[in-house]
Order: sequence, then C-alpha cells, then structure tokens
Amino acid sequence: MIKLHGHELSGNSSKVRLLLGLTGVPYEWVRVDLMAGEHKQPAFLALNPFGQVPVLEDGDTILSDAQAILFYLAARQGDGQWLPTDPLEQARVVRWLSTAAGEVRQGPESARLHHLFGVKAIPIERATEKAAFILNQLEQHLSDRLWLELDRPTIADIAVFPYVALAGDGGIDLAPYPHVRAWIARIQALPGYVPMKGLDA
Ligand SMILES: N[C@@H](CCC(=O)N[C@@H](CS)C(=O)NCC(=O)O)C(=O)O
Repeated sequence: MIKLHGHELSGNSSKVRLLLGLTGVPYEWVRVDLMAGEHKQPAFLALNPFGQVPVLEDGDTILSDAQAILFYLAARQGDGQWLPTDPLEQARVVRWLSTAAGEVRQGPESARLHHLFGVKAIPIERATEKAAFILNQLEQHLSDRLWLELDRPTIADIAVFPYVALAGDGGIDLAPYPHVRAWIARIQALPGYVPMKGLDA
C-alpha cells in the first residue's frame, strides 16, 4: 500500500491527501513530527534529502514535492480525469502547479509561515504584497469559470487550493475575493474531500 509521509498542518501534505481522498486510493499516513525536527534526521533525509514533507512511497518508488506527487498519481490513473492527456491542456494544468510552487508559496504560504509558525525571517510586507497579487489574479481568472482549467477540477485546483484557503492564517482576508471564496467552497463540496486541520471545522 502507498505510504504518505506528512504533517497535518502542512498544506503541501494536504494537497496529496486531498487527491488520494478524491480518487479513493487507500494509503497509509506516516506522521512526520516536524516540530521535533524528525524531517532533518537521517532516516527521513534518506527519503528526501531536502528534509521536507510530503514524501510518497509507492513500493520502491520514492517521490517528494507535492506537485510532482500530484502529477504522478493523476497520470498513473491513466484516465485523464485529474490530469488531461492533451499536451496543451496538460501544459495549462502544469502552469498552475508552477503557480502553486511560485506565486502561492511566495505569497499566502509565506505569510502563514511568518504568522502561524513564527518564521520572522520571512518579510511579511513582501509576502502580503505577493499574496494580494496572486489573489487578484485568481479572482479575475475565476470570474467566468468554475475551475482553474477545463470544465472540471484537476490537480491544478488541488495544488493551488490549500494555501489560498488557509490565507487567513497569514493575516490575509479573503473577503474581497468572492470568486475565490466560491471556488474554495466548490472544492470543499467535492465527494471525497479531505478536511484539513485549521481549514475546516
Ligand atoms: N516544494 C515542496 C516544498 C515542501 C515544503 O516546503 N514542506 C514543508 C511543510 S509544508 C516542510 O517540510 N518544511 C520543513 C523544512 O523545509 O524544513 C513541495 O511542494 O512539496
């Protein structure tokens, strides 16, 4: 059975949990105690030398990085549902995986690290500015569509979702972004949705 190494407060871990839940794939959850520094110990570094969760173990296959894992799981399914097979559609989805690791990480994810986890080395003004940029982009993008790409949820939505939905943890108010809030609610209403600590009641 697949093993997912992660932490319950890690938005990157929650992306993978979400896809596994939505696709009904059984897996074993291996909690990595980030607060105790377990991810910097040799046993974990042997899985991911970066010392970061999530890590997926699928038999002999070991894969880190939430976006890479989403891509692998969705592509492996082979039906194009969560990751289209048409090259252009696929590229459009991958663009949002990059956005998750780029603009979303520099914005709401960094603001959350500053406020919730006390990483004061992250300049909060810059993170807040970056968050406003990407939230405005998303608000505009979602003004005439239900999902980030195509006519259905894909791994694009899953990759961008957690840190946008958790923006409040970084002191960012989502009130000015009604289309983004409606999109968050649509994801939360999907059958198989996996709640995350701090995000859902
Ligand atoms: N690019 C990686 C980043 C993963 C990441 O930053 N994970 C955080 C938890 S959400 C972590 O393990 N942080 C501990 C550290 O970097 O020391 C991904 O998208 O999965």
